Amino acid sequence: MLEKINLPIDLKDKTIKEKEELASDIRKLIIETVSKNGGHLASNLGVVELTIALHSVFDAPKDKIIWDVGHQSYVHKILTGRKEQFGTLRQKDGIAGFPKITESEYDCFNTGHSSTSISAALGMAKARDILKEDYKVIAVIGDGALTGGMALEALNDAGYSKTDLIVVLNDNEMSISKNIGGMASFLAKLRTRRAYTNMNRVVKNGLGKIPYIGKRTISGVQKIKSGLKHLFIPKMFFEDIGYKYLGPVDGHDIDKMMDLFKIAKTTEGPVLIHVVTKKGKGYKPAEEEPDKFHSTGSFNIETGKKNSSGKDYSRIFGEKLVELAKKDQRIVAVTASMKEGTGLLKFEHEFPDRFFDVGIAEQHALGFAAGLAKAGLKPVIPIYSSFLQRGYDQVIHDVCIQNLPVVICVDRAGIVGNDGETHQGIFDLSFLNTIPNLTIMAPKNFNELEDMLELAVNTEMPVAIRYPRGLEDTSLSSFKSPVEIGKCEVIKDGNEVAIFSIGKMTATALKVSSISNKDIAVINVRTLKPIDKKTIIDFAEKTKNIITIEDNIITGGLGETIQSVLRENNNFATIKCYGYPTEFVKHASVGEIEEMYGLNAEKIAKDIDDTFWKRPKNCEPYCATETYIPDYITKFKKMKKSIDFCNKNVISL
Ligand SMILES: Cc1ncc(C[n+]2csc(CCOP(=O)(O)OP(=O)(O)O)c2C)c(N)n1
Repeated sequence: MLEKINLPIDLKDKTIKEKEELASDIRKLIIETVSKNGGHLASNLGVVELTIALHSVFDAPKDKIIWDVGHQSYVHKILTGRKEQFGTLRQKDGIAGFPKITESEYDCFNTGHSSTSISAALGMAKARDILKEDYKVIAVIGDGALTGGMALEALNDAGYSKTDLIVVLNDNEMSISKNIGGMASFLAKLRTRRAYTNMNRVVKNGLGKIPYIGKRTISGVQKIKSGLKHLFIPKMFFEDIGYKYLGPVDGHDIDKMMDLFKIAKTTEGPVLIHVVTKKGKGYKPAEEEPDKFHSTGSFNIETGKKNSSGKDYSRIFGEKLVELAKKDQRIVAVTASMKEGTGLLKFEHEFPDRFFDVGIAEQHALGFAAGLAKAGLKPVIPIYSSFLQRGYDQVIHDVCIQNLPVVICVDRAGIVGNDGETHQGIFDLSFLNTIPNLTIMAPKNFNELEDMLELAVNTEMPVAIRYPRGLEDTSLSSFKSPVEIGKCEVIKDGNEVAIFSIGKMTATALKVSSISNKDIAVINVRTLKPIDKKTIIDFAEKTKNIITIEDNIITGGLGETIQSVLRENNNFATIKCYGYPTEFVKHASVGEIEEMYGLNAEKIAKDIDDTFWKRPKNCEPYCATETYIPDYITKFKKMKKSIDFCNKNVISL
């Protein structure tokens, strides 16, 4: 069937049976591709029929379908002209793992972070009405994403607005792991309503066929039924806040879903359709362990076994936290629905009473952690760097103004790779760097992460520790010295150039020093805030040439911090900063991205040997980042006067 379908229009004349055949073809394609490229498997397998039904009833791209989080948009991509490219999923220059407006007109809104779809849908619906246009707007949101504050804020606003818009609630009882919280319990009650409705039908169809007892039993059961109804059917929260509620409907029954979508299409005002799906549907290992196949690397289709690669930073963090928590009863852990990814499973198992999963709610998680800290506990809260962006104000307002001892562990910092722009963690050093009272640390390897965590939980103030996704670079294993807040670690001395690096980039710096033909010192910054000014100035005076390397944007990060230290101290060492430009970095592997942005050791070493030393004569000293150099060279050449001035004076660029 898949061969016959290129665009949603091709679905319109197909029978339900053909669509079911198509569902099976799509599942096969997704399993094959994700088993090679990695990606979000279980969520996509759960929405195959739902996506087919949506595209059968609605008319994309005229009608706008917004996928919350967007990790479940593979089926949508396959049905909207991208099945041929599907093999390139998440690869460099291939199709993205999330909806992208630049990739297809069928992707009407970029997503990647949770709980944004209803806000965007309401915005589009309002714009449509003001501009007197005619199309439908549909937000597809999971029960997990519905625990996010932004989704609840939007649900509240959209219900009250009376605007025509459709919310499809994809309820599979799972966030990444089992969904929790009051909303999850409420949805469970709504599902009971379906069980209750089904029971009614079973009673009629089944008991009715048994001679003698049939009819009398049915009427007896029906009497009980009306009594039960009031007991078991919960009050309709969605209806009370302004939605027409349809469902719950079996999310693997294309026919039934299409019926409800058709009703929704002609209904005025906000409509919420409750669709019940099974995460991982159609692939046994994913059905049995949907959490393990939520986001996966490559795996063996036959066995479901992953091609795993050993311990990573998250796991080291989790194990060390358990060790520390055994000694200190005040340590508690908080997660915003990311206990697997951040390495907290062991902690949850060992200390269920000291473990809190608050739903996909980073803002609440940080506010809650602040409360825990204020009342005497030591909360440790691991959050992926890009999701911490959600909680910026909470870090300032709830944690740091009160100087509370909350330890924020910024996981997946730097480039994460194939998940792309929405997930790259390249802004955290910059935005955290602005916050008073906050100490910011970054370990060069596993061992240093353990030491920093121990130091942080014993420091009565807010601390952020940022570390990357994946494995450590073992080249630094022999470099061990006690971690001190505000102190760099000199890995290697040198006389011609000093490289200041942070976190995992210290391994790159060491490699640069071994490839380059200059005599290079390597300094592991360790704490970005407070920064070790003395070591910076000492090396600037000694080498006169400073290089910084970070896996963050240079703006506001390590590079600019060291530049300002030099400026503040009237030091005129040459400085060149390696890091990411202030731009959104697309999906590709980490290695490919580092190569593209000139952040691998070979490129930096070559740059140092070839270019960095070719400074215009007569205009030393100067202080510039790479981007400024060509401009100033030209200007200096043109303006002799300026060169003379430069020779005599300090130019701070
Ligand atoms: C702000 C934010 N926090 C965390 C995540 C990581 N995340 C991706 S999908 C997901 C679970 C989503 O659950 P649900 O909406 O029910 O969709 P399902 O995968 O179950 O279909 C989480 C926590 C995210 N994308 N955005």
